[in-house]
Amino acid sequence: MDFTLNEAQLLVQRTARDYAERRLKPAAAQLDRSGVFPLEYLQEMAGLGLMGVNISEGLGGAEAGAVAYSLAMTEIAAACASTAVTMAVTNMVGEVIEAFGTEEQRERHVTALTSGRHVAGAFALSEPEAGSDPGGMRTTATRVDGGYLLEGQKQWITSGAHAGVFVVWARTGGAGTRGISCFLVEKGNPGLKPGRAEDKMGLRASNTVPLTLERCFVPASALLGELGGGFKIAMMALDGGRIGIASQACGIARAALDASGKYARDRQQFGKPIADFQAIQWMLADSATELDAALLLTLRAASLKEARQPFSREASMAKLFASEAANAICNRAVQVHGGYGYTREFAVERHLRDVRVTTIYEGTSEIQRTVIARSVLR
Ligand code: COS
Repeated sequence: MDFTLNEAQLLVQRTARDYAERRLKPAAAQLDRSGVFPLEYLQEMAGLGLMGVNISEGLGGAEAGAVAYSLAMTEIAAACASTAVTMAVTNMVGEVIEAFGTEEQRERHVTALTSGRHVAGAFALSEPEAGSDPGGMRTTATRVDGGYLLEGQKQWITSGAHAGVFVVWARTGGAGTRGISCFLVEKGNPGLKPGRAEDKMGLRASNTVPLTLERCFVPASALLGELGGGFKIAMMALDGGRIGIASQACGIARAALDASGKYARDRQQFGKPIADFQAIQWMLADSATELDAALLLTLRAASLKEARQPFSREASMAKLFASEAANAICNRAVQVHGGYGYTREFAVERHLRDVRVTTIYEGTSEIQRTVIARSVLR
């Protein structure tokens, strides 16, 4: 099996790593403390092609593929997980519009996302009463003269206060998953009202808001894909999104492991560095092994996606394993740091808070197991 990266993948990885080290890593602790949305960084990243890594060049993307995207996401997440999730959702929104949009929708929105004219994209699927079960959503889209009126509530919308375009799911008729359609709603629509930002445990510089859709009119041309075809669009987008979150988890875990190795060599107890103790070495060994396994599962899912082969099950496996492993790795990193790891002085405290949500969003670990088990039993 050949694990060698090609030139384009190496270039994207290097570009993301250099940017992350130079700009994001020095800013990450302050972004976490202030909770300020990383606007200037996101625009710089758009300039580097990081807002459309797997989007065609014709639409302003880097056209570097799903593997390069995963590599870039890992690098950005290792420096600032808040910026990484904003990048992840923006790339996912760009990809879904490129895949299902009309020529006009692509030209209007994908180029705005890849260029940074839209500072971010937003993905509005979940609702207060429909998280793991999006098929149970209640938001409606009613046909009116010239378009649709959207009414309802969305929840946990990443970048919802800043996004230039929102992919919004709503019921257009009929019960169940076949009665759901997908719409593009633009920032500034008077019927689209972002609520108060959530006060989160981690990813504090990312923006997460509820959305109210109140007599939110969109023209008929805002329908994305086929009428009644929205649920499948969501599932396909989430398959790709899960590779992004797996990659993000790997990045956070790598940062925590790197910090642990450095701390273990520096920190002296009983007259020698704690790295000399087998108890610490075994923690580092377990973390390094789990991180490699997570990366391999993630890159396998990405390479299947890139080869246009089925990858839903593999994306769920990568997301399940990487997010759970990354939580264990960040937890161990705090343990290696002892009392200091429990303070804001050391980055591992932030990594542990940031990584926690990776087993929850874009499908909980329990949902990933459901997807995997269904595929095993099919
Ligand atoms: N790709 C393409 N189509 C898919 C698909 C996928 N990955 N997964 C399901 N579908 C299709 C099915 O084939 C089915 O099509 P038909 O109507 O033609 O039969 C349809 O979608 C409904 O599928 P299913 O019956 O499996 O839907 P369920 O309501 O049982 O839901 C799960 C399946 C649990 C997998 C889904 O609800 C899910 O992923 N939940 C988690 C949502 C999530 O990740 N939320 C996080 C927040 S979003 S940021």
